[in-house]
Amino acid sequence: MANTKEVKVPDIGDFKDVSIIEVLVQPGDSVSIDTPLIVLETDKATIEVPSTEAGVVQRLTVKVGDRVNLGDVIATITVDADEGETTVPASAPEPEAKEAPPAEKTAPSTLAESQPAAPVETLSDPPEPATSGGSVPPPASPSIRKLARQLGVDLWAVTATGPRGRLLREDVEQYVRESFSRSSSGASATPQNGALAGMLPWPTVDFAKFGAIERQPLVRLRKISGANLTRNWVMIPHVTNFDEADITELEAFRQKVNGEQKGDEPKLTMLAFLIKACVEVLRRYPEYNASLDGEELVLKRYFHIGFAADTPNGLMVPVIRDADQKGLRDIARETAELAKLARAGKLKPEQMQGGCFTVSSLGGIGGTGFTPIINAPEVAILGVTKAEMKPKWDGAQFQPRLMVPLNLSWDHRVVDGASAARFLVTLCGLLSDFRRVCL
Ligand code: CAO
Repeated sequence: MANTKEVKVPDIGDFKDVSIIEVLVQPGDSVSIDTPLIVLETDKATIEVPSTEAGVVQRLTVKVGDRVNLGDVIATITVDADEGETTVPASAPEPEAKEAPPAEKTAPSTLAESQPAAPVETLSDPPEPATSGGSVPPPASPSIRKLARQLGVDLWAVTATGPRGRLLREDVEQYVRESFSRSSSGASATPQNGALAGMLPWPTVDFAKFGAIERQPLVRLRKISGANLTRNWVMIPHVTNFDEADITELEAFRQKVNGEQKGDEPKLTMLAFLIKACVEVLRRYPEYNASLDGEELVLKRYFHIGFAADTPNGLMVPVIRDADQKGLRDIARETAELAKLARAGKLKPEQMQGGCFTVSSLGGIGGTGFTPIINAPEVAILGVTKAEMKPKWDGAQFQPRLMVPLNLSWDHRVVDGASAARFLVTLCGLLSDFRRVCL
């Protein structure tokens, strides 16, 4: 005979009004004891609340965004009378180390933002083996579900080998490995949201067979930026447009003003001019001063410009806030100060947050061009390389002109090649006659 039981929020420690960030089941789903029902988020951890009953979810009494406390009812479960005895007391679930929040909150920002997870498997301890119930995937911790989501892996398709049918990180990794080898051997790989289809596994090479080697662990910053750059590279359909701006007059002006420099006035840098000119172009092309958010484009009415700074530990992107409201000297002073802080590893999180667009200048080093990776969730990034004197035809003869190469990488989900070409033409126009920035 069927019987209805309530599942309540267990004791999760000294927390009140804890937010529900995920509801993992719906009415009609079959659940086992220990099947996760909801995920709670405190400011320190995400906590999965498992079912204390085995049966069918009859009603959910909470939704995402609700705040709950100890003893609040989450769901009612219809259990078989014979199964009623299997109820387990609601023991406190173990919190999972919270993944570092996106840089908007606290994380240091490199060319991209959130940090990789530090997964901790959490298992509560029910007495009964869980059966993989009907329409719910096998139980898995939030970090494993997130990993699966990021890799485009369907949890239903993965064989769980953990205790009580729980999915382990290894299970997801094994599934991905098998998908790879299926696709590389020509067998039909199941495309998982297209994320991994056709990709070969990373080659494993015994380098020591070929000569002496030394292994160095990657520093933390590089690991974080590597993970984020990979995500940005894989998830954003990048295209890069190239152009070159005639900065003959601008450089002459910069040299002149710097020659007249007094006291502790900061040197006017090419980077400051570039940032100022970019703000003006962003004003004219607002879709570049934006971020994609689901099916919406968030247009920003502020102009915070990031710039790539090369540091001994890797790349960092400090942000000049409200660059539209600052003069060239202020921008030059601020970029110098922020670059210094970045190199000393002393940038504060808030000095790397809120960027709308990034300028990555290798001009002081060299090169004729590169294809920078977009700093998600921005729409575009400007790469700048070394200005060079070039013969330019003026209609009658060749003239020596100082030309700076500009490389604009942009997100093809948001903008198109024609607008990117116009963006660069506008930028070149402003740099070749900087007075136009004031118009
Ligand atoms: N063409 C020719 N010369 C240039 C130039 C350009 N585009 N940009 C700068 N220079 C010259 C300047 O003239 C300057 O000489 P002066 O002393 O005569 O003014 C010299 O290079 C140094 O320039 P700067 O003081 O403006 O500093 P910078 O160009 O080095 O810019 C910063 C500062 C923070 C952007 C830079 O130090 C840096 O870290 N760049 C690396 C960014 C990076 O790594 N990008 C790659 C990201 S993708 O991995």
